[in-house]
Amino acid sequence: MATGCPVLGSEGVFGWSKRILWFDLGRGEAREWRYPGEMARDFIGGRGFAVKILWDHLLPGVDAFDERNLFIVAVGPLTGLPGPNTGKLVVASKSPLTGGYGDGNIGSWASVALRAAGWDAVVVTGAARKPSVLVIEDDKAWLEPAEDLWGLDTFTAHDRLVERYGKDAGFLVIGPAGENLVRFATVVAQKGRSGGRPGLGAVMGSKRLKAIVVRGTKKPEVYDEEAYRRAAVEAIKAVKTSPNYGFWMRQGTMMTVEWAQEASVLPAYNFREGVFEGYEGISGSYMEKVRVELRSCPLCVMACGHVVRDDEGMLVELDYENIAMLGSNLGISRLEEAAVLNRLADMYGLDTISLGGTLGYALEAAERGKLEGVDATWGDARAIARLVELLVRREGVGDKLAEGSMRLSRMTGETWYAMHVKGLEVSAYDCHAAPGMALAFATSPIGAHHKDAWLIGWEISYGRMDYSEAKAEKLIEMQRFRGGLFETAVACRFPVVETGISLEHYVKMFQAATGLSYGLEDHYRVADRIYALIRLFWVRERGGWSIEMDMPPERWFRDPLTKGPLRGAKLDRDKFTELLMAYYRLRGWARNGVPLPETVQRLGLGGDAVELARRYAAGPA
Ligand code: PTT
Repeated sequence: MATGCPVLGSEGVFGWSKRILWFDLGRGEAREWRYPGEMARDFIGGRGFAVKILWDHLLPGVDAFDERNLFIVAVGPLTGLPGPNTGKLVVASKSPLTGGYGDGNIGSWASVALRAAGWDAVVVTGAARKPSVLVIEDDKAWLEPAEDLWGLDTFTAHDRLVERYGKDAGFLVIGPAGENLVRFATVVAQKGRSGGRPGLGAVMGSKRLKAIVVRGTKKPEVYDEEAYRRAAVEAIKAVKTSPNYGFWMRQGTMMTVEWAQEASVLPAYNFREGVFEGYEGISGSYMEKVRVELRSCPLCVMACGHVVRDDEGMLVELDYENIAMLGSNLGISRLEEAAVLNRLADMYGLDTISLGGTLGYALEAAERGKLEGVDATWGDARAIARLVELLVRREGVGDKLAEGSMRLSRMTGETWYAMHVKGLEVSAYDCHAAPGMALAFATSPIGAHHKDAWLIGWEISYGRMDYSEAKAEKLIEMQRFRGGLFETAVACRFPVVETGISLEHYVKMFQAATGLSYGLEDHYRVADRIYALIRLFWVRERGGWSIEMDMPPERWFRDPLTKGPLRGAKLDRDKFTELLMAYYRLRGWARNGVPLPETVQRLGLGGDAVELARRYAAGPA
């Protein structure tokens, strides 16, 4: 196979259609943007395209709910090609929850269809006058009325959309939470795939966009068909013959419940503890006994959608994060009860992690006499479900809960047990005794999400109370391939992180798909560029930066664990700050967390980025 850069501004482009669809909802107008080839070379796609577009085209300081905010759906060169788990897309926007860069990664037929329609991304701007559906069919895009769908939950809306547009289309839908501007509303696909934790469903809601429907008929062009086929077949074989594959297919991410309990990282009672007395009732082993179905994203070879019947007899797709945040974190020890909350989140279009974090905060604040109107307590699943209904409708105390835990804690005046970073609630790993994972949450580019670096497994074997630079190094390595390669190429990271297949499979697939001779180091450089630009986007939106923005929740420094083998453990603030400085140093960022101008220049970011870095970066860390 020849190598080189056939994509760069020339004919004979592979891996990209080099077209982005801009859709102005206010005018109902579609426009095609043939973006420059350097954008593909430097940012690849997915998250890379999203941040580049937001940086270049979003007016700084615009509110996330302002109609000028941009809602972006982006795929990458591997999306939709046959291969292990390539049915993914990235949704991104300025977040209404954090005020910074926000994105999420969703498995959906819409990803495959978007590639087949010949678009690398869709940028939605403006706001529709009435509830609408954006329909994209190959080269055409138009708005259709959706007043009859407004107010419907995502399951019902999905069924109506299938009736109207057919089974062969892909759908991205919001529920009442997005319509009512709940700040952690998500975008839902396939009745159980949910993404865009930092409130991307609410951005769609603010634009009166109920759904995006995509249908495409073209076959994405590949640079070297035979080499691609070989690389994809090898990768699939490696997944299916991996020693972890069998257990993964039995439990998927639900296997993590028992592991987390053993490792004392299972969040319990709003992250007061890392162990939960009722963990067996919500475990992967229990789930195996009651599972009724297994679902997956398109083009997936290691399905993770374990479906059970909840307490009300309804089907719901489970994941570890959902069950830990809506189970142990709220004191609930029956899977079927936690599953009801999980299903409500899917139907209303709410992020389960932020929902669990916000409800956990609310239960504790009510217990402390700081929040009125919370008629529920730990473990009372029915009463908690009623709170969810209030939250979605923004009624009574629900109006406060719909703002998320950061804003809620400012209302009560007690902020130290609000479990978030930058406004995004932490995912389900307690870090009283895990400074590396706390650093991963602290430096994740969207707020406290584990997606860019699940450091905790490695950290436990390395030495959990260790604060050495090795942890910052390992973290950056993970952020480079998880937050870089997989979020730009765009494909699911599970084949690599769960079955342990080599990243080289993806490097080969990428080379064969695009003709670009990128090795892992090239992908890492792209990842570093994207990380710097995302950080600069945050700095620009906030008019500066300080290390407080990169600190984990106060609780982990202040309240030691009182149960389990790690009783007494908590984080050390001075040592953690040193670890954060080591991270900044390794990234070439200043001691206040802003990329240094020379780093920005070295990464090839433009003059305005360098200028911003000059203005806000303090001295070296
Ligand atoms: C993701 C976050 C996660 S991460 C989970 S469980 W996970 C929660 N799932 C939710 C859900 O379900 N319903 C709901 N209403 N809210 C939910 N919020 C939470 O959202 C998901 C899988 C999973 S399951 C993970 S880890 C991996 N994530 C990937 C990623 O981020 N990038 C990538 N390239 N590949 C990934 N593969 C895996 O995909 P967000 P999904 Mg999700 C019911 O979107 O915003 O990134 O938040 O998208 O299609 O459901 O895939 O243990």
